[in-house]
Amino acid sequence: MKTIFSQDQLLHAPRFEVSDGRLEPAKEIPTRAQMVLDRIHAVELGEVFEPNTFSLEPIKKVHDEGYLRFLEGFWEEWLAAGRKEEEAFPFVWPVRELRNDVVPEQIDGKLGYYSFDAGSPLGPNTWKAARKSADTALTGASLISGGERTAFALCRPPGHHAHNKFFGGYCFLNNAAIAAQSLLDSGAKKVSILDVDYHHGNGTQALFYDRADVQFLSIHADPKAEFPYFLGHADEKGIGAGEGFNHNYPLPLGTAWDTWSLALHQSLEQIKRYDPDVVIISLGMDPFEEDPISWFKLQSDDFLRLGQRLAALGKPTLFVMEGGYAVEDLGINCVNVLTAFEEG
Ligand code: SS9
Ligand code: ZN
Repeated sequence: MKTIFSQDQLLHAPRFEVSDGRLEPAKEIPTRAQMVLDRIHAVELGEVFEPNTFSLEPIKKVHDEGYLRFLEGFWEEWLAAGRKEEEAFPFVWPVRELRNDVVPEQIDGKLGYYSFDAGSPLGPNTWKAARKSADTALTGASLISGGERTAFALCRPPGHHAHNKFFGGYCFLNNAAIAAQSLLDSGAKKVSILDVDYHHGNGTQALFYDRADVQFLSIHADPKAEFPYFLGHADEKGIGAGEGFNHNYPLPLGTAWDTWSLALHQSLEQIKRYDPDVVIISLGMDPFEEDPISWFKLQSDDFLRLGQRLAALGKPTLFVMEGGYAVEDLGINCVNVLTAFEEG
């Protein structure tokens, strides 16, 4: 299997995140990608190559232009405002009765307007890394459009929590959504996105919620108990033309393969019924039992089983990396899915 990755994706290197009443060491760190790469080389999964450089056009199909300009110009603006800190955290948001139709001019106001949590700091190179991560996804999509059965977009920073105009949950550009849109623009009629990250893919769901050309399915921790808290319930089925094309499988904390795989079975049945031209897997490795911020109990061998089941669909499949924070085992788990898929 071909892997796409650029060293520029390592340039986003957050030091901290706001969590548990303090500044905690950041979890979404460059080492994550390095561990996956090391394993890819160790098992000789296949060639690893640089993404192509794309214009902003395919990204603009998914993200608001003002949001993209904000991300692109943020660091300059931060310095111009006289800020000396090495990373920026939002801390005020336009919730409920507050207005969200006027974009603030001041930098902290803008930060809050374009985000939904305080866990995702912006640094000097966040834009550059996020842009490359999206290019990695777009290159993966172009391989599939060009006839490859599968490809692995080693995206980092991840994407599935990013909405049309706000970042959060370590995500800035929604790589899987950008790839899905580009596949449609290259001739695919229907794309399924199956998100197996421990956290609900709120951004991806919202981006396609009223559309029938992208089916979205997510297996994740119940949002009543877990981040992102405000989306991902089972009754979210899609709206308008998108009604019936969104499927959430919220599961209790502590879920292991026996129950998790039932939800997987149900999602695979829905995908078969939809009969897409391409499947995108939002490949989060945080359902792993040793993940430091997650509470499912999948084991390393379960990821082989996941890869086999995905292969059995028999569809062209693009893997897009999302979360997964148990750094030591991240490479093994991730590459387990990919090797089992190839052998399946
Ligand atoms: C844990 C806080 C979790 C966000 C998690 C985002 C996961 C992205 N103390 N914060 S896959
Ligand atoms: Zn996650």
